[in-house]
Amino acid sequence: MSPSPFDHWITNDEEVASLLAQEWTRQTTTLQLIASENFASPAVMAATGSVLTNKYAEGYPGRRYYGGNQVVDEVEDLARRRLTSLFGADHGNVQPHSGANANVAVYQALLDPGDTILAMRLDQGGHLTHGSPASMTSKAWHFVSYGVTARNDDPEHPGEMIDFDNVRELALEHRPKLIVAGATAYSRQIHPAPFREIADEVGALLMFDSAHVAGLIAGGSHPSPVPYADVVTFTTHKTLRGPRGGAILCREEYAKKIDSAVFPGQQGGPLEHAIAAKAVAFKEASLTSFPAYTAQIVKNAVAFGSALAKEGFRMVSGGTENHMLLVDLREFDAELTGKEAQEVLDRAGITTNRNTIPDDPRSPFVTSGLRLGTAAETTAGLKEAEFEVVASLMAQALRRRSDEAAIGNVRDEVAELCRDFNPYASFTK
Ligand code: DSN
Repeated sequence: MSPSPFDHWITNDEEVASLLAQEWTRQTTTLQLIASENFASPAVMAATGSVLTNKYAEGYPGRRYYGGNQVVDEVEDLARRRLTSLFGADHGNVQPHSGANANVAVYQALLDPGDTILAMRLDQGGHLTHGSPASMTSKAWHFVSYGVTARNDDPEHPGEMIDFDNVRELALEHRPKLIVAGATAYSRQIHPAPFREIADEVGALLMFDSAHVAGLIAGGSHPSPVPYADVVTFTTHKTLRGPRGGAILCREEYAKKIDSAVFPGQQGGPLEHAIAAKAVAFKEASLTSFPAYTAQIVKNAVAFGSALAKEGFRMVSGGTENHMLLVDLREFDAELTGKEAQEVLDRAGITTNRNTIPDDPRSPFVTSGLRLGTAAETTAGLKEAEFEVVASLMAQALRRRSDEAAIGNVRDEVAELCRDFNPYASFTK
């Protein structure tokens, strides 16, 4: 275990320093394949750990409820300018503490309690805030849910894709005030145009939750929803590679309502240290190197999926067009659950998360699927050839999951790979 280069300043708290060192070791000696994670740059982390954490700034630039915000106003204005310029949007709000807060703020801004929202079901790939019974969103608004088409193993016509006939039928039947596009467990491009068409047909507003793919959009690897959607929400820490947090883009006509719903509607004082880090990330995503990074994320995911398929795993929808793979484990081993696979892979130094697959017969806690992502390890420099090796290591560990020596061997090979691909070396190249 070695200290991270970023926490040398923790000199008088051995317990926290030790935990940070342990986490640094975990992140840099094991593989990070969680689709919603990434390695933020040292500049992003420095801003997150900066003096701005000390400042209260309720309100917006030029309209604060506390004194001493001259610098903070410039920070937030800079973040907003960089955000709207990166995505070509009319208006940006950088205050949401998370993607969930951003989504709820949009519902609050544009709807009345009880209004109907049409969104993707969580167990078909949506998000908790898209109306899951476990989320307060389902108590405050009336959700109707769409899903994906049935499984189809014909590679020419893959199933398990967003069912636009179902979206349209439900929209015509229920006349939602808002349609939500976007997913957390869906490996295909989500085209905004068909959603816009359906929204226009029924007079609904369109929100695009681009949390997972915001970086792919910024890098030009996925179509931008900004020209189509009334509002776009996202998190800043996934493919966009910024600090943990949320953001909202909207058309000018909704700017005032969205801002009021975030503060004071949902939140109190904004996290200006996180906002400064968002500004850093928006600048990094505008650099000429970023499109090559996001293109590599997608190429890696495609190669990873093909290599896993050769090992006997089934990819939900037959493949990927983004940073993510949703793996149906049942073809590889009918007995293997997502829960057990996640635990075995953890022991082998490969960090993943279990995930339901469409029409999963198992519970969300057990699942038949595993969700994998390539954004973080692409930051570390892995390319197609290394992802093929990772697929083979995963298969070895899962095939021999009751053999601790075999899992130990995989873990050693993973550690060797991680020695060659330290994520924080890549930022200084
Ligand atoms: N929890 C996030 C994810 O892992 O996709 C979504 O908010």
